[in-house]
Amino acid sequence: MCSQNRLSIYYTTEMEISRATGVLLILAFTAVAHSARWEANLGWCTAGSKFFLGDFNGDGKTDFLCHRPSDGYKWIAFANSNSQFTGTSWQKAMGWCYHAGAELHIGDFNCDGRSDMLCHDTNNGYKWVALANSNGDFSGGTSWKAPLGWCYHGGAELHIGDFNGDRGDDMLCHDRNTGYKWIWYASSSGSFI
Ligand SMILES: [Ca+2]
Ligand SMILES: [Ca+2]
Ligand SMILES: [Ca+2]
Repeated sequence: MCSQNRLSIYYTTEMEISRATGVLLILAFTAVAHSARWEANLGWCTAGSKFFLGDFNGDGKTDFLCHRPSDGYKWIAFANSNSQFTGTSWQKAMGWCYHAGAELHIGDFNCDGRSDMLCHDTNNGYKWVALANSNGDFSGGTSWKAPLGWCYHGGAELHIGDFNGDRGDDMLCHDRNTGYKWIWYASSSGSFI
């Protein structure tokens, strides 16, 4: 049999790229076991706290965030390399988004792949944004704030989503009485101006 250019993939062991003159490259595979399920009694973010999801360190794996509305304390648990959780990765007495009427939302507002926090005041429509830093935490606190006076009337509900497909999350206001909708698109820096 004549030798020829060839790409051979042995699914469980290696991939081999060959030309007629010889083997050019062999990539050996290492089997990685992924369990279909995970569970643990973490005792994490229990009564009196609110549980949120987001990819705060931008590694593609969804992480946990815990917010205590009584004092604004925050905890983050990053998903590990096995997409599992062992406990708190970062915590801080931020005192962020805990005043009466404050409502915490999660979204990536500055398109950097890391989930950020948005605080919405349901009494006056004020907004605060805290951008996740490169460590995937919020040590820097508030990144942007403004008295937008947006989405706080009776029946208003604030929702977060990327409506224009620029990978930055935007705000949608839904009036549950009339069904009216408003969208405010985020700027590339993660603000609403
Ligand atoms: Ca993550
Ligand atoms: Ca972000
Ligand atoms: Ca967007």
